Amino acid sequence: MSNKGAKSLMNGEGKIPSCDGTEESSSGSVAERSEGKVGRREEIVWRNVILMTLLHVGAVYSLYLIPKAHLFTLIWAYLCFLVTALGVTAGAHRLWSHRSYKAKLPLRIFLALANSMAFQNDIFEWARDHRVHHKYSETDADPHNAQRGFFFAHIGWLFVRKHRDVIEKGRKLDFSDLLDDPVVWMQRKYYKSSVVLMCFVIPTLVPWYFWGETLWNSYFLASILRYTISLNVAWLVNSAAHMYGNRPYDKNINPRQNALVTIGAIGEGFHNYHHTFPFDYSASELGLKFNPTTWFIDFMFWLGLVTDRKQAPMEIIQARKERTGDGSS
Ligand code: ST9
Ligand code: ZN
Ligand code: ZN
Repeated sequence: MSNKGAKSLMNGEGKIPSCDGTEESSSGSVAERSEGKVGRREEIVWRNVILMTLLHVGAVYSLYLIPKAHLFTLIWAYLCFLVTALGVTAGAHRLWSHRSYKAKLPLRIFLALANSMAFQNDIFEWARDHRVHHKYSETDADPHNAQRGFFFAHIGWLFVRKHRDVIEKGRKLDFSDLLDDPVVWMQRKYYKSSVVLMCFVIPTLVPWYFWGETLWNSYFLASILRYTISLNVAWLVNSAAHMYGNRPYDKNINPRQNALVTIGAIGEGFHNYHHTFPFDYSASELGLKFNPTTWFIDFMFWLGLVTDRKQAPMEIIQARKERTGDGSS
């Protein structure tokens, strides 16, 4: 793949080239945003508000279909949820955003497909926002700055144009490693079709084809309900896990250990640990912790598809707890 191709993908047609902050984007230039047009950066994106509202109404309606559905359809919807979640946790998050381990090509392809099933923006965009979130946590440059309240951190950030600081400060970070991976590049290039296939078509067709479920039930349960729940679970990491819970590793930062988020987000709720040691492939202290994403990565390691799992040494963790922790365990 050529570098040129990668660059044009990175910028997108009609969008701001990351090397030149003065050109126009489909959403206005950085210069325009920097001129203090507060109204501009608070601009509500009604398309997103309407689509997310419809999605959530569809999800509530789906709940009424549960008693009418085949048991296999419910099991299938849950399996799709797990694959979706791994595409975000093991894929976009621990592999591509943090490079906390290395994955061989077949696993990267699986994770990219799983990530398209998650439909949470392509891997490049997800990892770009996430790296900016870590570097500028709880400031205007954090895409889902939790200082702006639970609603903004949860879903509101997707309803407005980004604060200019997100783009200006994000531009200074290096994301070239992401598009150097052909799997990330290809997923970005074919993102829309891969989402249609992985997030909607396959989850809907499997129950209909294999056990005669109605297309209506399988669409609402395995696509709409599963997608809506997985979005909210991921958003809870940005909202609840930045507000509620203890801080055994660093009491001076907002991210917290949140057991409920951990259960839903298959091991991603140890957020105080994760923001303290973001390079750790387990995103939590190892031990008797509930962390299905870590179990998955360890299983892939056993299969020979994963290498170079990074971990924070126990003595460093202990010293850090004693120095900056809140005294809880
Ligand atoms: C979704 C994402 O839901 C969820 C993320 C969750 C994260 C959770 C993290 C927690 C940790 C891990 C735990 C996971 C647990 C998961 C469990 C799962 C069960 N740096 O964005 P644009 C530039 S998505 C540098 O359009 P606007 C760039 O040039 C849901 N530069 O800004 C860009 O152009 P391009 C479905 C940046 O116009 C240009 O600016 N998707 C950065 O202000 C314009 O960017 C949706 O709903 C940066 N960070 O619009 C779509 N950012 O991209 C939602 C931007 O071409 N998004 N640039 O290079 C949108 O519609 C828009 O982004 C917007 C802002 C309206 C929100
Ligand atoms: Zn992270
Ligand atoms: Zn965070």
